[in-house]
Amino acid sequence: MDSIKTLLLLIDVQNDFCPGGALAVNNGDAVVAPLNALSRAFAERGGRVAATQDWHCTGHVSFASSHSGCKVGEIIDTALVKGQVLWTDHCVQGTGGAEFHSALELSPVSMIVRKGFRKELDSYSAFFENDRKTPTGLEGWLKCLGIETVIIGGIATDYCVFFSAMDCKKLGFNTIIASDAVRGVGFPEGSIEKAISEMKAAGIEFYSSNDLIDRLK
Ligand code: VGL
Ligand code: ZN
Repeated sequence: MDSIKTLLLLIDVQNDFCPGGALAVNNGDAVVAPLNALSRAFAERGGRVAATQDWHCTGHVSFASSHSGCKVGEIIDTALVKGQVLWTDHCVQGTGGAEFHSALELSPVSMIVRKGFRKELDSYSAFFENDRKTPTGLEGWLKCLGIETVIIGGIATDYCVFFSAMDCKKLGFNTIIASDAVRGVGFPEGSIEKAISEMKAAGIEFYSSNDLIDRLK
């Protein structure tokens, strides 16, 4: 795997998705060590690393607290999105919860994509927001750089990792999940397993971070 034509994409490795955070994912912080190892391997070979940051304004449409009478976990249709899941308030711009995990190696990261920053529109994918048509601009950056393969890790397997990987594959990039560097929400029940089988069925590959480091040239 040619590191110049490969991007490492770190999805939402933020405090609110880690233990103690507002929307804590089981062992969310376990992604940090394998992602740091991958990042270092990329940096040593002149490869690119990008990161996404869930970046919501207060009163964001994805927060249950923004809809009177709605509870966390409810699924509603909004003006722009059919089937929006309502979450606890999380990753509010400028708060500690929205910061990257303090142990995440950020030096090799040359692009940070902030998503879900518009009040009325959520974004799980690093490429398109939840209306499934508003681009974040990441596709253009990758195409401009001649990137052919994208390695994805981070949080959450069943939401932002899943939507990012599926879009990535649809956009024509070879798409690989660093299997030991993802953790999921698991809501609704079975969603992690479902996401993994859908990704595999779409032709997305799964390799451990060590295998990926060994293959990187
Ligand atoms: C995410 C739920 C809400 C994620 C973001 O990063 O997977 N999940 N916002
Ligand atoms: Zn969010």
